[in-house]
Amino acid sequence: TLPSGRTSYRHLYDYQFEVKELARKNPKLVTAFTLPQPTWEGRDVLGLEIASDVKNIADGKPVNFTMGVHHAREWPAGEHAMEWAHELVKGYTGGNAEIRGLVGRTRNIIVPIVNPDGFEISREAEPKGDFSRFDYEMKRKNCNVNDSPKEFATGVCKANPAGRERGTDPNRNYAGFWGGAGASTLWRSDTFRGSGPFSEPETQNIRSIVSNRQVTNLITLHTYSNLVLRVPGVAAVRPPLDEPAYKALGDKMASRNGYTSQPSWALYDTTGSTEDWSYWATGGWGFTFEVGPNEFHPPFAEGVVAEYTGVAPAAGAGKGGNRAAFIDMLANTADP
Ligand code: 0X9
Ligand code: ZN
Repeated sequence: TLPSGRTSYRHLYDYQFEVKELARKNPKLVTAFTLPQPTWEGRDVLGLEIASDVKNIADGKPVNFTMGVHHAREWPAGEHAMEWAHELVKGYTGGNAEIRGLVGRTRNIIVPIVNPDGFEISREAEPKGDFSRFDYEMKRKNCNVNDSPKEFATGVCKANPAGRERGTDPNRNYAGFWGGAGASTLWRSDTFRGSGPFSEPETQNIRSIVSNRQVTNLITLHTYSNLVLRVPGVAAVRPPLDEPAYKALGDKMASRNGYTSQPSWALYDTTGSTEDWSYWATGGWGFTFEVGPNEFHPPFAEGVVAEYTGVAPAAGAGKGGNRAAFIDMLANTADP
């Protein structure tokens, strides 16, 4: 079972409620906050900070940052981030010695839904059932409709003229190698990079956390392929100098969740992805987890319960699941 006890996919309102509720019920441990930029459709993006002394934010503790749902249809990404928040709160307040020790030596920032506009459309879609990429349920990008031709620009994100999905891909909009291979200049492409680096509120929000806080390690959650990915995202870029240690942590986490650890260019080239910016901007390590074997949002028991706990028999669910992988990340982040 999951730390929250949930058995079905959350809606956007579940996330917004739970983030605030976790903070309200645990005022000494959890702070809820709103990121600086509202989305194109005016939604707030919410985050949580979990630390044993939340009032003293200038204490220099290392920061572990976990985020989900850059991509609208990748529902398990938000679930794994939210369950990790529950894990830390429940473990800390319930007296789990390992979690108490780790939480006491770190700050943990969690943004479960980076792209609430896209997620709302995907999660609340009336599925056509064909799972084609033109089905609203399979929306990927954000709701920036400004770059599509004016005859289509009704201001409605889910109006997908001629089956073309509008919006910018938030995972091609960061400044790291922006303008390079593996991203599109076309508004109708699945990998549209946007009009410039950080042109989108969603990426500006993540930039503000990474730039203003001391993010030592981050995990950005996606689905699917059972992968633990690290930089570089594009084959033309050399691996960083600390590649052996960076790889060792990826390999260790992959040994927990049963995924494959590899540099992300080995999947395919991308530029403008989250950690290709954050790593070279700050030196903090970043990983993309591609959760689950073969679907963007499989049945909850497989895509969330099995992949998180590692217990139920889903293909690719390792013995400790993502729970164990996240604990490794936190152990690596914590001061000794
Ligand atoms: O393409 C993406 O943004 C990620 N895959 S997804 O199916 N969730 O859209 C993968 C990004 C990892 N980076 C590289 N493959 N270079
Ligand atoms: Zn994704």
